Amino acid sequence: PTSTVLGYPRIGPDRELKRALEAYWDGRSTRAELERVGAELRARTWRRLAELGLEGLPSNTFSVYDQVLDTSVLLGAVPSRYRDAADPYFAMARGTEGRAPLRMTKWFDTNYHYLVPEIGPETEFRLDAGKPLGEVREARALGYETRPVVLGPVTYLLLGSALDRLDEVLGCYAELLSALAAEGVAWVQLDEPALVGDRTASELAAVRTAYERLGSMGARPGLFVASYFGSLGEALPVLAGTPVEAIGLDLVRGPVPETDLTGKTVVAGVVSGRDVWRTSPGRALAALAAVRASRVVVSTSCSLQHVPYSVAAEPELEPGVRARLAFAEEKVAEVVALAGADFLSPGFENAGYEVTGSEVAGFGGTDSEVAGFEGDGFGGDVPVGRPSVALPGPVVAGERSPYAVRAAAQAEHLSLPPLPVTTIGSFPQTGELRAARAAVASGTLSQAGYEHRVEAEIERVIRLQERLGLDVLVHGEPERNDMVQYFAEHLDGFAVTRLGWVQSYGSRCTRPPILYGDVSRPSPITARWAAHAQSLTDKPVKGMLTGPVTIVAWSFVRDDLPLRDVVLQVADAVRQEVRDLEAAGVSIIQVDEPALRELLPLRRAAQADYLEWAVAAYRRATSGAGDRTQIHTHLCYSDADQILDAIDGLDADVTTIESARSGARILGAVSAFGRGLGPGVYDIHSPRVPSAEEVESLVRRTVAALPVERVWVNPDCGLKTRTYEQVEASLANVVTAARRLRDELGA
Ligand code: THG
Ligand code: ZN
Repeated sequence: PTSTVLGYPRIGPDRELKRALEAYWDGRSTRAELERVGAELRARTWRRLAELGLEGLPSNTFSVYDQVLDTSVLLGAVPSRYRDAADPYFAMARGTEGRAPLRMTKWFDTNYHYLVPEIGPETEFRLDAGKPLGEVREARALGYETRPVVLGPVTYLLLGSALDRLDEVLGCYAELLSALAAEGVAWVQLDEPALVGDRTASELAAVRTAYERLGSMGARPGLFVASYFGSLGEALPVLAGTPVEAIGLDLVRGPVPETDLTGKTVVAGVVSGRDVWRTSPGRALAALAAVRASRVVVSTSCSLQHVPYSVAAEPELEPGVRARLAFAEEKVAEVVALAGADFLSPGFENAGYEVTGSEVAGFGGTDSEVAGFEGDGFGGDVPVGRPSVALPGPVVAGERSPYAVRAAAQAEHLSLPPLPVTTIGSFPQTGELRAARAAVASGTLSQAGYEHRVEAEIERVIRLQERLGLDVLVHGEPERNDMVQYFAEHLDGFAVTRLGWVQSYGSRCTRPPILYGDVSRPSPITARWAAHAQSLTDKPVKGMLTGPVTIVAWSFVRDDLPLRDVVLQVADAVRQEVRDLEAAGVSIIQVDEPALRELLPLRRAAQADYLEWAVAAYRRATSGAGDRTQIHTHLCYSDADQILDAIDGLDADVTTIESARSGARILGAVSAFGRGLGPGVYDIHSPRVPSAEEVESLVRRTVAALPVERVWVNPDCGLKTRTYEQVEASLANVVTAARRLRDELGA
């Protein structure tokens, strides 16, 4: 058996690519310097994978921004508005002065964002194979033969809602295969993750057409079609019936299929690319032995781009947790070790799979050696002597009163003007604050000194909002590095990393916390900052919390408990925060759930059950609030579209939602909620300052669509990525617009 991985992180072990990108974008460096950093990162990756003993090295898994954008460039799907930009690639990714960027959305059920292909009648597909060919040559010059990885035609077109263009696009792929064959490339990997979702008969027919046609070509590399993030289901027999030589299966998320794949190579994804836990050799070898194929290659369940580089960079992690972890490098070592086991020899299958780590050289330790843990070595196992918390009572702990009762109590308690103006929560994160956090970490600034600076920043944000005339203020979240990481740092059951960066989009990264044990809240987290902010002003200050689904969605999570139970533990911690904020005199509490859609199962059959417990968890987190406490929630539009009923089910008193870019489409749907609503009045993703007239006309549209007493006025999203200059100018115009309409209503 041989070994491979489907893809690898590319941001750099120390985020070298992030820094190179931002220097180039800021005009502090050149495109050539960016290319140099990219080449260095690629070389380091190939060298490292080879050192670890991996046999099948992938190429073209690197990207300076996004692999889907790279595929659009590969196929010539560059909309005409970008063609004359100084740098068309980054114009598509980020927009320019006069050009909107491509739309960005989440990659399946991950926290990675890709750029949506924009395919219209004017799109003329034309192959530009420079990047994959360049990487093959670059690796060869370093002494490595590689397998280029390219997004497959069916998934690419499904992401661009243009499957009817299959014939044209297949022409490009055929040309690409010829070019790769001419280059002497033995294998190509075509990624088709869309095939693990529900696919219609005509979509499955497109799969057959695509791979019959590419498979029947004379001179071409071996075709390896990779699936991941779930099971292929009906798509497996379809693919198996085409001439492709190899099929990649995600055997972490799905069982070993019963389909007889004799004649094919199966690239068996037994090492998870979606979590950070060490692999159980027993379970992995059992899966490998059960595959019915002519040849089995050991692999990861998906690209490793979704996990950090190496546990070696985390010496400060608690040893008991650290021993259970495997990041990208450690997962490669596991793949190599598994490939060295004789799992295909006759009789292995009957050995009862009692294989332990000690039989598999190269594992970080044996299953039984991992001190303090029992079970089969899957990292999610509960530490010995620390039983899982029994869940108290029903999922929803006590319901709130009906909305009409709450709304009356809140109106009396808050006495807000009509069309209240507020923001989503975060204010610009200044360089000084980030530097202060780094100084605390390195010991050059005391905790007290840091807290003093945070308080000063809160005061500045409060005074700014008072001066601008906002009605519901926020404290600006200067104490938070990230809306999930911050809570993880203050809850038991989570570990956080120092360098565990995972790319979210472009140069932006997060350090997903590691939820390894039972979650509890040792002491109040946010109340002191909220109370401080409230003490500075007579206007109501909104308390800000992250919802339980989002905290879990943006973390790496133990896998020994159902996800639902983990989310409910987090919900109980958030519920305690809600109670404490209320007790501290905070009358408006926003609990955000931007990742509600992200965890939606890819197969429809599983979606209703998920939405039911996810909504119940939110209500469990928020239903401890009294009637006169107003609960807000915020969602970003692309996330909201598919799950409107669930958002309604959250039962928040006020929902703020992104809508400035998408016009009134979302308005009609959400106005049916029958509670407070704040459709965003300007797009915070752009540095542009909206005029008061523009804001006024948007609010007018909302007021025409729903009762005025339910309408709120706010930006689209948090202000953390903007500058103070932009924020001040924009919010001043928002307040002007709201006041004009208010006067008009009063008259
Ligand atoms: N936090 C987390 N996940 C997210 C978001 C978030 N996923 C969806 C969306 N928001 C993604 N957006 C961003 C926006 C900004 C940044 C990351 C993801 C960002 N990160 C800093 C950086 O890359 O320099 C690092 C922040 C830190 O210190 O932790 O700016 O808000 N979890
Ligand atoms: Zn948002």
